[in-house]
Amino acid sequence: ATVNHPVKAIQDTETPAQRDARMAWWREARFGMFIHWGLYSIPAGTWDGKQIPGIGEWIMNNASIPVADYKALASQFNPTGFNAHDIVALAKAAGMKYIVITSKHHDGFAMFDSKADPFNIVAATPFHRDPLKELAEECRKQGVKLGFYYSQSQDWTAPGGGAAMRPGHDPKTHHWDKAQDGSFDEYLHKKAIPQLTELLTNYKQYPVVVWFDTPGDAMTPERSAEIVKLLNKYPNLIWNNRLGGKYQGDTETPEQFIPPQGYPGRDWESCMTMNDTWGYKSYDNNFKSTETLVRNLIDIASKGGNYLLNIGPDSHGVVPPAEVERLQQVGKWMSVNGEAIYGTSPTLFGPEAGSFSKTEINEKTKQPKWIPSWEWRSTTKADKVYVEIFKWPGTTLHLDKMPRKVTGAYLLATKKPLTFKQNGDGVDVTLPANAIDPIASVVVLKTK
Ligand code: FHN
Repeated sequence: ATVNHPVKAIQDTETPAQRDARMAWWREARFGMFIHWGLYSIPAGTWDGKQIPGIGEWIMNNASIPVADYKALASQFNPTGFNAHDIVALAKAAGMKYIVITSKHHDGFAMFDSKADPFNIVAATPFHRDPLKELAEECRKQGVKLGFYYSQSQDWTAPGGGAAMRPGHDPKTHHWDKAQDGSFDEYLHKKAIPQLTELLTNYKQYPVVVWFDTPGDAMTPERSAEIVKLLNKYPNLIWNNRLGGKYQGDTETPEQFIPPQGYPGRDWESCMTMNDTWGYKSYDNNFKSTETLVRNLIDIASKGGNYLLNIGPDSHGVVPPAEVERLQQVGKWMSVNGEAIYGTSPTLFGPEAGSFSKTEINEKTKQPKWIPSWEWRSTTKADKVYVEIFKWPGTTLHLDKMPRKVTGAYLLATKKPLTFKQNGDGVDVTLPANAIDPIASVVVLKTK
């Protein structure tokens, strides 16, 4: 469907072949690291001695912290434990091909050197360093792509920027601070667009992704079009579907769930937390297991999507050990089995085959909650079908409706050949008695 945008975006004008070329690295990548990091890592979920419910990066809003008090956190922010080399190396070790970091979240604090607004990590903190610059340098050295998240539609500390609280926001639970009064357009022209310009010009070949958030009502077609004009200057850029103004962007962004059918015909990326917060909370230890993380990645790949998995560094810039440990374990699986993930196409057996993930609405949060129930998944390449087995079926793997002729079979981890029989449209593969890998063992079918 063609939408009559005030300014045409790249997606409106490019050919399908140009689009494929622009999206190629992203589709190949399948796995990226999200980083939510900012001043909110100082309170880390606690304000005035009280543990504040909700996600960590929302503490200013959830605890009704006055603008001046929140801004004062900057003078304490000195994350000398931040090490760009180690974070990029951690992403690589996990098998991740790209990183997307919060350059400015809803709190309005810029995690980069900004001349457009002084409330930033270089000008307003004793740290005086630009972590985005350090990450860009390391990403260039280590061959990882880098993208910037930018909250264009909400800025709780810039006058006018909080005027557009996201739909569903209840003013009764949020103390409105006079300092938040102002014009959204002024915020957009004096802060958001100048900062986006800085982000797009000051980091050499990066960012390759701009990740917008929560467009709400503020991002009208006209306002969004002003940002599109800027984005259009960077014809290789990939940007998500959260700009606003009916711009579709490049990618669907399901949050905290895996759409059971994927998004046929659209690029998509599930972003998820490892525990229950994006920004660091000192007492949130509800971490998913490595098994769940790996299986999520497989499930997403089997439906043609990418997995953007979040870490939340603390106020020293240190990545929580529970996150490091899990990413290293995921990386162990990926170093053996990555071939079944990178550059793959969706399953040939239909998104529901191998069963049984479903989405329900979580009564408390009203958010979709994804209920996994695992047996196996499958991913595809031109001459191969991968079957990632979660629940070992005994000595025979039976696949119904195999649309291709199988010419060989082996275990990816050991390259050990497996015997198989193709009868009619099904195929039976003889397996060893026990799983090779309790998380997921991969059977490769060579196909014609
Ligand atoms: O409100 C934000 C939230 O803090 C977080 O950044 C997520 C990540 O996708 N986006 C928004 C909620 O949709």
